[in-house]
Amino acid sequence: PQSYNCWLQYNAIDDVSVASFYRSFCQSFVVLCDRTPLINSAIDELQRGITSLLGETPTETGKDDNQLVLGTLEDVAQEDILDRISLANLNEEGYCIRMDERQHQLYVLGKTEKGILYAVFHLLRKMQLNEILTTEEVIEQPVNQIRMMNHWDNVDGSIERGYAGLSFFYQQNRFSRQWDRMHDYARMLASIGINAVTINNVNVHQVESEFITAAFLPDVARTADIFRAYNIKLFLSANYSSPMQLGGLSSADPLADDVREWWKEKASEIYAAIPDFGGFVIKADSENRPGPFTYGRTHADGANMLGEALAPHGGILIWRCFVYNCHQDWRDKTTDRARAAYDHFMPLDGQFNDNVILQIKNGPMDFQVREGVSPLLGAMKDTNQILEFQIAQEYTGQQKHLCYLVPQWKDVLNFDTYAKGEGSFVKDVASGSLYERPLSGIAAVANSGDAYNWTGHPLAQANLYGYGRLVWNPELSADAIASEWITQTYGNHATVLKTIKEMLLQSLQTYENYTAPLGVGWMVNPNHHYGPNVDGYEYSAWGTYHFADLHGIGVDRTMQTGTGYTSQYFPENEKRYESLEACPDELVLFFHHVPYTHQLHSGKSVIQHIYDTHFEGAEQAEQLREQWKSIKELIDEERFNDGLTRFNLQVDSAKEWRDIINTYFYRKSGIEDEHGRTIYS
Ligand code: BDP
Repeated sequence: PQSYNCWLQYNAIDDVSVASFYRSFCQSFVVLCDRTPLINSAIDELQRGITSLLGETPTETGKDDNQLVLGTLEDVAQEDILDRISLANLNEEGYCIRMDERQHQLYVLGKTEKGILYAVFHLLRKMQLNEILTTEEVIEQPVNQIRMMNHWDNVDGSIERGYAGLSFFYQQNRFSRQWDRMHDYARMLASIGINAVTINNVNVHQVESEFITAAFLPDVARTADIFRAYNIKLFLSANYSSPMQLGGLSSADPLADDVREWWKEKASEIYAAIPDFGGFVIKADSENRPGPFTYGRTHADGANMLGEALAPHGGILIWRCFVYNCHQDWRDKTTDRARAAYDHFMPLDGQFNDNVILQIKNGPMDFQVREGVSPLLGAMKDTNQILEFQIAQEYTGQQKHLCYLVPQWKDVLNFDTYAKGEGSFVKDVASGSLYERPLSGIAAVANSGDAYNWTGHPLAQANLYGYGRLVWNPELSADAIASEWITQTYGNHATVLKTIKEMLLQSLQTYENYTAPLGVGWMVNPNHHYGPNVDGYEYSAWGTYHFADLHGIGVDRTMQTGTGYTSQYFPENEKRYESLEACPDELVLFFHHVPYTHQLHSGKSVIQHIYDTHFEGAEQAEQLREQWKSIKELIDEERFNDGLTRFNLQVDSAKEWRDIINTYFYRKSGIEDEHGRTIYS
């Protein structure tokens, strides 16, 4: 089924000259390196792809003319092919694709075998895009070292914040053992360069705690085998209090000898089953999860204890910074959830072991459609950091609404932290280059499930694809990624490409328009977080407020009069956000509490901005549906209908947002819409 294959459709190449170009190389291939599971994956993919793209299956032969040559750089070291190029500096996942001078052979070379796999996917992508290779070589390597997917799957089969059906990893408290599906998933992730996964929820319940026991380790190991063949390392989310839950100890105190010993033994047991196990991801002292605070210890104590247990085996410990008080008194205006991660972790900079990484969400709150960039990113000079995104659209339409998130991620990556002066971008923090950290990268909450098209909304596949591609190379544009994805997924039709691309690129702004305005966030229904509820979280313990009253709205996070959150940024950003004049419109309510009549840089008042964007956003949602309908005849029925069902929901939901938000603020402010449109009163 087309929807299941996502961007790996491998439709027959219909351009005759492109097909004949590739045919000249693709009838046979030679493999110069040893056969390993990884190389076998690369060869399987090559054969599968070429068979389908060109209608002929390449055969494996000895060295010959007019063929593909697969190997590592070392394997071809003696050949003149390398004369003109210096690949010595490529990292171990890097690769090169080039023709020999007589254009008889196409070399598909990895720095190591890992690079060969990625080179094969690169070649197949080019073919799917109907692009021929020029005589210039392709030289590529991933910019980010750890490129991770975090699954929030529970062993009962549910997925926390999952919008694409149930888990394909588990059902009814055991592994589903759908190995074929996991294998297809691993292929898909490898095709976009993902090299690490966690397969269980960061909130580790009792049964998932047992993943690191004999009851589950064989299944975990089998899963690791599947991913390993695609250069993807398996990590687990672990329960901080496992020594008590599983080991019967009386505490999980990170400084207690028996606890430390327990984890060391546990690590040995895991590595006996999975020799290249990646390590743990830990959510501790966060949203009621256990952690070192119980014993009066710090996050560094907790993380380092686990890091030490993993270190002898080459494992990594990833500790999440999503730590804040979720039992806050909403009457207390001085406690600011946005401050929490920085307040907790900044003082610990330099105290974490070398194999420990802190995982930091892109924003200081929680994956809102718009919020500031976390000031912790780049602030810790002596600590490994991983940036965390959310591909699952928890707060951006839950895969019922179209919301292409790549532009948002790009904004974050291109944010200048000024940590080492101008030009200290978040992408340089993630790549580790800013402070030359040994470990770094990007992780994201997955949006996949057991839906037959993996993501529910057929266009939500673009976020999965886009995440991988962007993390491989943050310089790729949102537009270019969209084009790649559409062409590979829907074929080479110019109208389809143009229409879907316009839809994708407009969708984030559209979503922002009809939901919570100007960076204030959180006007959603509590718990499930779908749909509008302006005061849903206003008097709650979660630290998520907008403070709307009859005069104005917004969170005062300034140093002068507010929570002082702005002081967590480096001076350039601090000044920009602290000053109402300098603060960009789209974040004004994130940083300031202003009257409804406050004039934005756009020239509009805040209230008029709210009205205008909400009318506009609801209309734009309708346009998205019209655009989708306009390509009905050009795409297959199944994906068309899957999309249409969702666009219908989005249109209705956008209207609901428009009416509830506009009415609420009309009632609060009593200020009429300048254009006299209908606002319910
Ligand atoms: C929030 C989700 C919650 C997660 C939490 C986390 O609502 O389900 O457990 O993030 O990241 O966005 O730990």
